Amino acid sequence: MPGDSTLRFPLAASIPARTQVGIVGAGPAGLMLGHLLHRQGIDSIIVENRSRQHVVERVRAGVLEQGTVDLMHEVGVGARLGREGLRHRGIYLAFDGARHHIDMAALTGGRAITVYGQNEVVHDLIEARIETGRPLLFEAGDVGVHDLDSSRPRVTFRSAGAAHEVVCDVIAGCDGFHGICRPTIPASHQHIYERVYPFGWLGILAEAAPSSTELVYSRHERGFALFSMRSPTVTRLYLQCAPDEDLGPWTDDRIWSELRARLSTDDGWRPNEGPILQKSVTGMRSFVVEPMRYGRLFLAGDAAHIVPPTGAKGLNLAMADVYRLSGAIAEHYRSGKRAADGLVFREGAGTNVAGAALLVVDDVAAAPQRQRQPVRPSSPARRTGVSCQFDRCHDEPGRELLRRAVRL
Ligand code: RFL
Repeated sequence: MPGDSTLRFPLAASIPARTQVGIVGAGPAGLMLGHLLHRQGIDSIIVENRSRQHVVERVRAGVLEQGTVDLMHEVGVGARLGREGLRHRGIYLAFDGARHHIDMAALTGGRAITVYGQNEVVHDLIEARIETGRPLLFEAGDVGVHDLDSSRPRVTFRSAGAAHEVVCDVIAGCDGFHGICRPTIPASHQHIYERVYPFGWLGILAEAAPSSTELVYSRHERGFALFSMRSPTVTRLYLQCAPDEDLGPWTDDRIWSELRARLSTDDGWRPNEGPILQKSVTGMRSFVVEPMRYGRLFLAGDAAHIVPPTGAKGLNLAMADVYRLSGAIAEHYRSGKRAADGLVFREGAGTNVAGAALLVVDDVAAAPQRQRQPVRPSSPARRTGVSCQFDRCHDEPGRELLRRAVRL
């Protein structure tokens, strides 16, 4: 499929020279932002540097929080999610050979998580975008953003061998952690908070029916393990490992043996086994840049902050960001105010995100004690049994922001 011109949508001839919002990146953040803007009559172009197939097949998140599920339904892209998503009332915490069920729905007035692959979310959003007829461009080369501190910021790129420039009112940097938007912001305008963890996750996708209807988070002396799933026939499992773990020695047999050792409980429960479809090692990092705006460039999702997959949080934060950003942009057009009303966005999204990004499941005892920072007893982090940690916080205004964030 890569290189198939029928998937390079729209044809070069219909790439506009001007639009209201230029969106860089067709991940969950960029696609949902485009859809939210469309519903408010605001035009945009979405420019993605990878192929449609690559974007749809990238296996990443799988746990949607209630807010994300509600948003998908509210904006008309939730039909398949409603049919195929696996709704979970709670989770299991396993330790000392026993599983303990935590009934989240009972504790939160009926809110629950839904297991539905990020690739399915992206698939549904691409379909919805194509239906609107608004531009969505895959396989764009040399993507760049310019004149961000002017009233006519530009997105430039190459498509099918031709150079293009689109003048915008606002640019949304939804191009993920390794994108080009954040590095375009002068370093003097960025406050960065960051922590790199001394462990990683070896993750597999296996063709095996899930043996538990809900996730199992297991604390074990051999290291943490997580039992999760993607569908009624596919299990997703993780093993805590070194951040630079070499996958070479991890044969399928060794992976199953380690999973059995860390996950099996005294009541005889253990994961079902089957062919391993995919394996990879994911490093763990928390990163937040603040403010999430420079001139007319607004960052959203992983472009502005990442959290380790321990919390199954990143996609949900990305959705929350673009929900708020779309509201601020719509308000700008309604009220005729300068798009600079990013203050709403920054205060609303940025601080919450900073707080969330610094919440880290306090399981992995491998984290050196000297790096741990106790949190206030009143903070949500403390109440839910997680700890708040950070390594880099560059200045006093930044530290104050952080203090406010953990108080939220
Ligand atoms: P994405 O998904 O990275 O999308 C960014 C898009 O921008 C494109 N791009 C560019 N486009 C044009 N020009 C350039 N120069 C570009 N550079 C990059 C990229 O190709 C891509 O299409 O960011 P977005 O939209 O902000 O979405 C964020 C989420 O993808 C991420 O937070 C989650 O996957 C994190 N995450 C999880 N989040 C959850 O909420 N629940 C989970 O259960 C969960 N599990 C996970 C995860 C992330 C994981 N990994 C691989 C880090 C499990 C794992 C293993």
